[in-house]
Amino acid sequence: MRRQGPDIDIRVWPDEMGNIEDITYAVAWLPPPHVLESLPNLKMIFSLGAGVDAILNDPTLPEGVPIARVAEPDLTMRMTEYVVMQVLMHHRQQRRFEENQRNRIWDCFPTHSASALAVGIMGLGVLGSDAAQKLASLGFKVAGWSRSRKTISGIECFAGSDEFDSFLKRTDILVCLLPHTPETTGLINGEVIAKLSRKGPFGAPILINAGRGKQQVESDILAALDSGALYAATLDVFETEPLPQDSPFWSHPKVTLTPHAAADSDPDTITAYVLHQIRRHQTGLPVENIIDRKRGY
Ligand code: NDP
Ligand code: OXD
Repeated sequence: MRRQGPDIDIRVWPDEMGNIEDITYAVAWLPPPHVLESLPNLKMIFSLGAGVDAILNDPTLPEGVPIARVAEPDLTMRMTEYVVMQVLMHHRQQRRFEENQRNRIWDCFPTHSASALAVGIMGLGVLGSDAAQKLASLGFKVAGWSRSRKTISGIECFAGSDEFDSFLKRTDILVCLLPHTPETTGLINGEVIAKLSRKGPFGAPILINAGRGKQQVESDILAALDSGALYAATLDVFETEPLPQDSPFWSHPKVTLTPHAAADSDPDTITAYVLHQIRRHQTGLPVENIIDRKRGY
């Protein structure tokens, strides 16, 4: 940040704070309680990621200071790559090929076309809508679910709790790209899994969660994988991160896991984005991507 913004006075918590009355902007990911509260002249808080749940979780978060989040093309593309890669991996049964290779088995088993699979994306925001469109361009039948109604060409859009069950019923691969809020906590549970389609080529649904771990009930996901109610799962996020060493997910044969790395933020890109927003604020322009604290995202 100092390299990219040599004209800006940058203080690093906790050792280089100096006179805290000078500090007008905070850039944070997991701020410990009382740090933001202690800054009397704070005008804006910038999240270092797309999600702001860790900031909103600070019980001492000062009221009235706007919070801006990251929404920029590099992060979006990284998430889209991840979602497309995981959908394709399940669709083309890549893990089965890998196992066969390990065992020197030449098995050219039958496959199906992308249009045989209905992908359903929970969250049609910046990330969900981009992933949805890229998947649709590959031929998957794509739907999305959001709080408010969306219109996206080629995507079947469902909205609100009234349409949730219809969305689940048509979905063979459920992708979660929701923010973590009180409403989305524990949303991916046994009841929701039971409502997913079983008409797809694998006979049971597949889950991909790259939203937040607190959205999933891990005991329900494990039970569903073991009973066959879920065919497979890709998990990037977990109730506890880092994932505890004794978690059954590490070695579960139906689980592909990554360490909250679906859309890793590039430090140079995020720095440029935050500095651009600070300069907008300094010149009287509105800062982009301010979150709604009441909604929680
Ligand atoms: P946005 O705010 O752009 O989109 C959020 C979407 O979720 C919106 O479509 C919103 O609906 C929908 N939504 C929110 N609450 C509900 C609800 N209760 N019911 C139905 N739909 C709901 O966020 P982004 O797309 O930028 O990011 C989404 C999340 O992805 C982040 O909050 C973060 O948790 C996660 N993420 C994970 C990363 C990783 O590496 N694993 C990296 C980056 C982000 P509406 O459009 O109506 O408001
Ligand atoms: C984010 C993340 O929210 O990396 O940006 O999880």
